[in-house]
Amino acid sequence: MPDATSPAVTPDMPKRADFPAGFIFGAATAAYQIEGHAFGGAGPCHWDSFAATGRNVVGNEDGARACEHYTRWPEDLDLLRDGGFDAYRFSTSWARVMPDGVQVNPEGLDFYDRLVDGMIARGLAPYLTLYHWDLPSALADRGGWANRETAERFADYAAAVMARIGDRVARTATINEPWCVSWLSHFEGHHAPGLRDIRATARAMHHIQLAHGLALQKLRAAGHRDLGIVLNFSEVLPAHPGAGTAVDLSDALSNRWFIDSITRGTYPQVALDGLGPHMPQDWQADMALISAPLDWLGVNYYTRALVSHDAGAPWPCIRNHQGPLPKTQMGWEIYPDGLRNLLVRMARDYVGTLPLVVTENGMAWDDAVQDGQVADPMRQAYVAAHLNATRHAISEGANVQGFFYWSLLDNYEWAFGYEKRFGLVHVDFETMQRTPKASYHMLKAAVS
Ligand code: GCO
Repeated sequence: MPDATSPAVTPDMPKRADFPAGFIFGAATAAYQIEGHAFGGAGPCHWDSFAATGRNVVGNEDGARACEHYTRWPEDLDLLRDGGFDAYRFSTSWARVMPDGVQVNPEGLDFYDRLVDGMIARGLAPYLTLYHWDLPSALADRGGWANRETAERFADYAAAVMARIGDRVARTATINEPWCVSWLSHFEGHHAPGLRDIRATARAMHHIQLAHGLALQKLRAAGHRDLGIVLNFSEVLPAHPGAGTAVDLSDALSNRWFIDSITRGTYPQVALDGLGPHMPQDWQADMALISAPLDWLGVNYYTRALVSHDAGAPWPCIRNHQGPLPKTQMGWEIYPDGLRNLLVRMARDYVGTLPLVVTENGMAWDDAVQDGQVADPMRQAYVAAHLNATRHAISEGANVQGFFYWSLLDNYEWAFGYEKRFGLVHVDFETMQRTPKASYHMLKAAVS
């Protein structure tokens, strides 16, 4: 059996010295996935009801208990400090801070205040995400992201959080993965609110971008700095020669819709060909706000997409294919070149020298504790390969300033419940015991 604590398992693992001075190594989590939504007076959010609806989530599991981070956070922050990390990417829960979506729950803000102080005390730079999907049910009842009002309420919430902790956070992202918030949740129905409705999709795809723009405007007016957004990208490739228009349309719907609007104030025409008739009135008037300058861009990357045109299917006529590469527990192909290519593409085509941060990258595996240790050589190799891909992107001119592994802890993997383990640290969901995996020890040896 490999020695699970040995840092030498993966020979090509880069070291801190292989990155530019000041490069930030971190790990990421999100509120609903770890905190335990039942604690501390949080209001119901749309993931609670999505999970309570049969067949949406494996085992009907929800985030009520999750990793009990709400009470165990000092131990979790110790793990980050002891692992030699520079920063921690976390999110604040809208439904915890504003249980009805509007009125502040002081207990919620107090929690994040303590958490941020806990990071500072341990020498960890706080990287805040304001929306990682826990929409208060009271706003979901009024149409959620299909309703423009939700974007306006989000800006109020963002301002309330930043008024309390904005003085101590290093960088702030408004929204995490608007593609998941809109397309995955309203067109494909895989995430809350689980809709399959093109009108709701078009509205959500615009209103989530608008929420970013309105929050940015409000936070800038209040004097906050280091503001950005986190987008998820996948490199879209043809499944076979002659895959037709599917590559361009899939790239437009999953990548360009979001980065084009944020940096250029436009939506790709091929996407509008389908969504245009369902867009909210006068959406064009919002584009200047949506494309206001950013201070940094977060890039989440996991895998590539292989697609072809499916003439027999309804719009968007895209068929996804299984690829030949080794896969993670999610069934996602391991393709580190995609990260390098995307970072280079962002710098070359979109943001120039604006700071880029890899805000999520990681893999799930069916990890188990044996003799108090967790051997995860697949993850060690994955991390090494993606850190090397990041180095290559930097050498090709991308101004990448940090890398956050997803995730610090095994946690609530949305529609997959607690079955998919992404953590550097194993969590026993009965006892809540945390056990650092070999990949944690490897990263620690590399960055300490
Ligand atoms: C994401 C998600 C995470 C997921 C991770 C793995 O931002 O996509 O924020 O919440 O757990 O991506 O699927």
